[in-house]
Amino acid sequence: MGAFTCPPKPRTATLRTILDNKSKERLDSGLILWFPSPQSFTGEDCLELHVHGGVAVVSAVLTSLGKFPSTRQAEPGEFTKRSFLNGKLDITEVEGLADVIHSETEVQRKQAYRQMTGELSALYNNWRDIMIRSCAHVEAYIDFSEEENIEDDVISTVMTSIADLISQLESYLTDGRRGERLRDGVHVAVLGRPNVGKSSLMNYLTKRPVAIVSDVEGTTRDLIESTLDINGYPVVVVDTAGLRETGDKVEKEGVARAISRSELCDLLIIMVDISEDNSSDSILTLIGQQVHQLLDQHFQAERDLKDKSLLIVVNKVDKLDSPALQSLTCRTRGAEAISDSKNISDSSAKGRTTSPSSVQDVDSTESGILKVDVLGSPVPVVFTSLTHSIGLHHFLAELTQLLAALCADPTSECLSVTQARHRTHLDNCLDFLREAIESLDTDVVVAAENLRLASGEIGRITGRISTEDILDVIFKEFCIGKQNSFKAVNLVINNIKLATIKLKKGQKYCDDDNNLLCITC
Ligand SMILES: Nc1nc2c(ncn2[C@@H]2O[C@H](COP(=O)(O)OP(=O)(O)OP(=O)(O)O)[C@@H](O)[C@H]2O)c(=O)[nH]1
Ligand SMILES: [Mg+2]
Repeated sequence: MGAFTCPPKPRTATLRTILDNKSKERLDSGLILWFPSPQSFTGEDCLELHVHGGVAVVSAVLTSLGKFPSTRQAEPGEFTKRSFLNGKLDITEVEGLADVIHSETEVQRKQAYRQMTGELSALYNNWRDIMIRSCAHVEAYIDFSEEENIEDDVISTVMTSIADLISQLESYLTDGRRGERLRDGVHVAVLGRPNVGKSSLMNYLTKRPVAIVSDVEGTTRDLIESTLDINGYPVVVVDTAGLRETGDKVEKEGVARAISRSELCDLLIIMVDISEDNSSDSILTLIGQQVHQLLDQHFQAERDLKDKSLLIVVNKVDKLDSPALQSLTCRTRGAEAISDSKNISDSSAKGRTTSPSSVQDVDSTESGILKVDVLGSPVPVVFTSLTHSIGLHHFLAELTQLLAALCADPTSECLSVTQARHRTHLDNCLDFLREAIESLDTDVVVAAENLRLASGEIGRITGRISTEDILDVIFKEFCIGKQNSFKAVNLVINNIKLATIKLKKGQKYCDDDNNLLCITC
């Protein structure tokens, strides 16, 4: 290997023999791709060698490359870091790239791809530009309103655009963390009394026997967690110990773990066993009673279940008798699948009556899905038999709908917040904007400072933090004339020249944390 005697055509795969630079020994034949600066991923000259994949070939090529005096192996992530430092990608794009690489589901990939290709940067930079412009206008008003031709309505114009920005940010941040949830996965717990079929559902979802299934009550003691792709949505599902009062120390701990884990979950699947004997005169009443008893006994409903999505799974419908099925068939779409199924066993019929409940049945007509009222909200109910594969399509369809409601839609016009880090800076930005708009009437200097801090928060998301941007706008937009009343000052920190800025006589220049960097005299 050595300098190109005949440079390859840029960005075109070319077949070449790869030689050792010193010995001229042929190491391999392979494709080379030449990306001259600046049209490369890092913005620097870049050569890709596509050699045969054997360990000996790769090792010979790397050893040979190592003989060049200025070569070394790249650090992990170094190419992307260089790309950022050379201005090819900003931080949100780098994060998007990492998310594309790590995305495990189709919906996650779509969101990550849009972030990687700069959609989030474009949105945030647009907001930042408005803040910088507003700040520049306020600063120009402070510095030059008496001596220069600054329009009178400059403050009211800034006020209008900041008010508009505040309402945009407020609605952007009121998104129920859907983008972050899509990125990190929706946390789902399967809850219910012992033996209702929770572990059977877990195994159905994971398509493998991750949990022991048995007819012994209290089989599952610990949390069993699995990461899944459910119709493109990332889900972390956890099977739990059956909820009941027990004297068994180990099982008690399992119940406590089930409850505390469910508090961290976004969606709770509450399973009930329809075959349990009950004096109730209707299936719907039975479901409602079972769910309410379970929740009353083990949760502080208002506190623990607030903001959680719920799905009720009524399992073991294979044990229903025909009249009971008839009742359900009339009332729900899910149950139609049950009655159509040839797998239904009538053998365990218990002779319940079929009169429908009027208490918990809050909607069975509009969507065709039965809903039961839990804590004042309608909760969808699906009917399944895990041993007879009944109602499972309906269960998955309903689950997918709930997941879609919990996650951002990556095809929507505006990409959601995808990371808690972004949300923190956006929240801070909003606070500074609110303070800015409040002080615009009373103290324009404070308002300008708050606008500068607000734009700095966005800069922290994208990795662009520069006070010079504000000065640029002042000089560009207001064409301030008296150049000789300014002094060009080199901003030098730790012997490194960062920028040349123009300051009025006696004017201070501070960094984002308000440290004085320089002053002209
Ligand atoms: N007939 C019938 N039996 C079922 C169905 N689903 C599960 N079972 C059986 O019910 C028993 C309990 O099932 P599991 O999945 O272990 O129940 P669980 O809720 O995890 O029980 P614990 O771990 O003890 O809390 C097993 O014998 C299953 O085969 C169903 O739809 N119909
Ligand atoms: Mg179990």
